[in-house]
Amino acid sequence: MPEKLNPKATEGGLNAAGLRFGIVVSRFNSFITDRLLAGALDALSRAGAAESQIDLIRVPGSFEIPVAAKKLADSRRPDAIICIGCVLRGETSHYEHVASEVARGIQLAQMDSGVPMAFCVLTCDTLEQAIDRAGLKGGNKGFEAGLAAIEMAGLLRKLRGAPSITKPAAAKPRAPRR
Ligand code: INI
Repeated sequence: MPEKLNPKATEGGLNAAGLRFGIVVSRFNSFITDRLLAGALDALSRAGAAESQIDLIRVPGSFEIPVAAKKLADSRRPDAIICIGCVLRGETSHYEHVASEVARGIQLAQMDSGVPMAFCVLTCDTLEQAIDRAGLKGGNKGFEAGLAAIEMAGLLRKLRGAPSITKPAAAKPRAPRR
């Protein structure tokens, strides 16, 4: 019988202490995005983040999220960014363009910058579907994105070989005096 393998996984934790976050939130459909933002902030706060660890950026619509997220990633180098928007289907194909470009743009921005970006852009057919995902039946996708951002921030610190925030480095023993 071959040996059953159980390799140790490297993963991020859910402790936000010492990490820096960016949040880019769209004002379009703010009835929804305000609630998603509240969910994301709740996740960060419960995980131990303080206001001083968060850069909040507001943009007009979801289409503008990727460029703002990329600039924020390059200039302030946060550990992770949470991108929040809400695209609702209308009578024309405008929705499809905004929805696909914001997803593509955020993926490009995170791959280009190396800063993980949590995708919290709802793409819904109806307002009811969006409300369900912004704090009602479907939970709050902002809260989920907040947790994903914390986990990815911790994971990337580990993968970069930066000292872990959960286990402070042991104090170096002093060389004996001669
Ligand atoms: N922006 C959204 O965030 N959600 C939408 O549903 C939406 N629709 O459907 O029009 C939307 N449009 C605006 C877009 O994001 C840009 O702000 C605008 O086109 C200016 O560049």
